[in-house]
Amino acid sequence: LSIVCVCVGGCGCVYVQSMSLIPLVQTITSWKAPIIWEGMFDSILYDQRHADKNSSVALTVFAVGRYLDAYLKTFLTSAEQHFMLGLPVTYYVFTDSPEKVPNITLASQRNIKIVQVEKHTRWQDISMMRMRTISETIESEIRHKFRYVFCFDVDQEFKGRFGSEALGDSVALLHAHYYKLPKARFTYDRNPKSKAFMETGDFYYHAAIFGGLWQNVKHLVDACYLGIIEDKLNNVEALWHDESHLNKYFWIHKPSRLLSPEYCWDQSIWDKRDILVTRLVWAPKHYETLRSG
Ligand code: 2GW
Ligand code: MN
Repeated sequence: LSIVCVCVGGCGCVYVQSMSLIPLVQTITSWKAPIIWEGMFDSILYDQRHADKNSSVALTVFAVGRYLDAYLKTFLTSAEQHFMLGLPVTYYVFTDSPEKVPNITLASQRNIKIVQVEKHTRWQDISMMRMRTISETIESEIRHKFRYVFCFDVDQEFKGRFGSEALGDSVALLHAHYYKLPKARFTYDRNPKSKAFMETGDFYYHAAIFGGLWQNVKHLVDACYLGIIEDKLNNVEALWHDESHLNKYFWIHKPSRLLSPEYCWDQSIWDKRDILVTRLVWAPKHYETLRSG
């Protein structure tokens, strides 16, 4: 028995795969956006098309306070091994200690730009205020130089190809802990007083990675930041901070492309049967040392 998958990414490729080897996963949304899994795409074709189109990518990552020493070096060196190889990439590193950013050897057409930011006292604000900083940097710089922007948490490590198949107009990531759970278990914000409030949705998206054309990412971060600020004025905070606002945004503005949990896997998850390739994994957390003081 075999199944035929038609790629809806625009390149018109068709694959025939043997059922026995391939896990059964959802590969398309109700609004016909592809969900990218290993086996669904031809990486050589994608890379060729994006090279022909001169696609360029800005990656934003924040390393404030203890997260710099704990995660940044591994994040950047592993990105050099696996992230969008062959395309022009600039890493925008936002930190409160620019002098502590490690020196990384970069391949040609790849650059790093360090931007100093303040260190908010509450960690929730460190996370949420990323939305404003990303917006400002898209406006002042990224929009003049890059077609795509991808925004990453720093506490993760690339392990396999994270390539041009992930590029799209508006890209969201399925959260590894929720992609198989019923909607009733999704941890959306359920407080009607918050701008992130939602009763139902499509998926539970993980804020550790989002991206797309700079125009769309600008629209996303502006909307999330507005929600965060309105919540502050009303003395409420969404359950999962910026992630709650991101989920609300993608419910209203459907992403055009979804990344499977291969793109952000938690190795402590016991059932790995759907995961043929781990492209990026969560770094271990040491909450006692990272979140105190
Ligand atoms: C965050 C929480 C507790 C203590 C410190 C920090 C912290 C975060 C920090 O001291 N310095 C820092 O640079 N950050 C940045 O914020 C860093 O880039 C980090 O990856 C990001 C989000 O914080 P993180 O990774 O600890 O949050 P997670 O892994 O629990 O992530 C999800 O939920 C967050 C909201 O609570 C965000 O939405 C995040 O995008 C989600 O992945
Ligand atoms: Mn994280």
